[in-house]
Amino acid sequence: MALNQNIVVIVGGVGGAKLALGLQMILPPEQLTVIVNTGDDFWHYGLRICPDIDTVLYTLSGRVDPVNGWGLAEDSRTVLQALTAYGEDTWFGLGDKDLATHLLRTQMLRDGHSLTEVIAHLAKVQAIQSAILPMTDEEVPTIVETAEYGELAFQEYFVKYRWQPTVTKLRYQNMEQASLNPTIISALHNADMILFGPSNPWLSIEPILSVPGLRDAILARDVPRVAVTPIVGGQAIKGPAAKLMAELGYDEVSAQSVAEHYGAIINGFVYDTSDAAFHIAGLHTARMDTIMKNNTDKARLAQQMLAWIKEWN
Ligand code: FO1
Repeated sequence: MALNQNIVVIVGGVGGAKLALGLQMILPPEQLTVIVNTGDDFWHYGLRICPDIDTVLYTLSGRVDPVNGWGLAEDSRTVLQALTAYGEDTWFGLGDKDLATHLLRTQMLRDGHSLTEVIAHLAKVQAIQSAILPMTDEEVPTIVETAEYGELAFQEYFVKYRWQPTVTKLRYQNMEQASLNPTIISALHNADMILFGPSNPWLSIEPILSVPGLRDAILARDVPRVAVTPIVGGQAIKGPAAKLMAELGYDEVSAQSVAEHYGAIINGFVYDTSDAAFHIAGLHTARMDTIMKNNTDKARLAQQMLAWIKEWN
């Protein structure tokens, strides 16, 4: 087992956080770095909310709501109910304890700390020992162009409209001005392998790869660069990945199409045992049980991936 290897895993929200937890369960904490999408971050009632980051923090600290996969377990909604009583359309489900995270983050940002510093603090106070890195410190909101409503902010598309509008285009606002954090550069430089979680390749991974310099920093590393499919049997494990692929013009909604989309950024791809085998020239592929229902599944998938990567590395 590759226990003396530095591993960077690149993730969005729920699915990626599960793989990160599996890796955390089998690795010494200093060997794991998680780079997280911030394209779905937004301002809401004056608070800075970072859903994917918080999903990773809550998952790795064992505090995540096991039903939703986001938010905190056993949280209440008193504040949200009070806002509803004021006549507000409370479409974004903020829990009371979850609000403490947003309050502290917003205050620290206002005090002049970078998002990277704030997340390091939030990880530390939740006893997470691995490095959790936002993809950039700048605000780079994902904008979803839809057939029905025109441009929507990401959380409007995802939560308010439950990802039902037809997506015509995605763009990552302000991205050309985003800077690559030195901690990310050094994590990638020191990585013995780079993994991509079973996150949405367009909504979660693409924003990360769009941070200027980040894609090239990954491509520069001659190490295993392995993605896990978010598509099993033509369906998304969770969320809009399959629907989005069809809307973006993919003829076939399949794991193979995802592997082809990743192209040269990966040299290895893991897809599900329930899918038929396929071959892409120059790409190492493996079929594994990719569905992570419980912690045993998460550790097993992480372990299997590392063992398989070691075989061809
Ligand atoms: N997802 C929902 O589907 N509905 C919600 O009301 C909701 C609230 C929410 C609050 C805090 C948080 O950290 C995440 C939350 N999410 C909610 C999940 C999140 O918006 C999405 O899963 C991600 O942005 C997509 O990766």
